[in-house]
Amino acid sequence: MAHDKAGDMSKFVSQTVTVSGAVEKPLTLSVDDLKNFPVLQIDELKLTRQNGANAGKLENFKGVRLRDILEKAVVIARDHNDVKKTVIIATATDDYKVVYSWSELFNTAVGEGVLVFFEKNGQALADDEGRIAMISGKDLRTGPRHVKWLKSIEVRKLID
Ligand SMILES: Nc1nc2c(c(=O)[nH]1)N[C@H]1C(S)=C(S)[C@@H](COP(=O)(O)O)O[C@H]1N2
Ligand SMILES: [Mo]
Repeated sequence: MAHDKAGDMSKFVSQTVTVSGAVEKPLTLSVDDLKNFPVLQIDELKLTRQNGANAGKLENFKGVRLRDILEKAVVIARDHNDVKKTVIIATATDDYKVVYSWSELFNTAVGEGVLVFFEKNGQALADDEGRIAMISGKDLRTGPRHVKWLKSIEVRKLID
C-alpha cells in the first residue's frame, strides 16, 4: 500500500495516462493534454482510509472528469446494453488498481466527483502522488480510490 512506501518515490511518478481497451480512440494524455479538457477546481476534500482513519486532505487542486476523458475516447458499445456490462480499470505505476462501473460514472452522482487531477496549490503534483493522480471525491471513504501515480485507464466489457 502507498502508506508503506517511504523515501524516494520518484520511480513511481507518471508523466502520462493512457486510455485503452474498448474505446474507439485510444489516448495518451500528458498534463498539458489534460488541461485541454474542462478543468474543475476543488477547494478541499477530506481523505479517509478504508478503515475509517483520517488521512488528511487534498486542498486547492485541479483536475478533469474521468467522464469527459471517456467521452473523448468514445466507449465502444455495439448494442444499447453493452455499457451496463462495462467497467473502467484505473492502474497506477505500482500496479495499484481500482475499478468503476460505466453506470457509476455516467449515471450516478458519484461519477461527477471522479477526477483525474494534476495540480495542487498551483503546482505540479509532487513525487508522492504525481504527476497525475485520481480521486473519487464523493466516495464515503475517499482514500481507496485516491490513485497516486495514475498511468492507465482501461475500458473493458466484462460479460457478453
Ligand atoms: N498508487 C497507489 N495509490 C494508492 C495506494 C497505493 O498503494 N498505490 N493506496 C491507497 C490507499 S488504500 C490509501 S488509504 C491511500 C494511502 O495514502 P497515504 O500513504 O498518503 O496515507 O492511498 C491510496 N492510493
Ligand atoms: Mo487504505
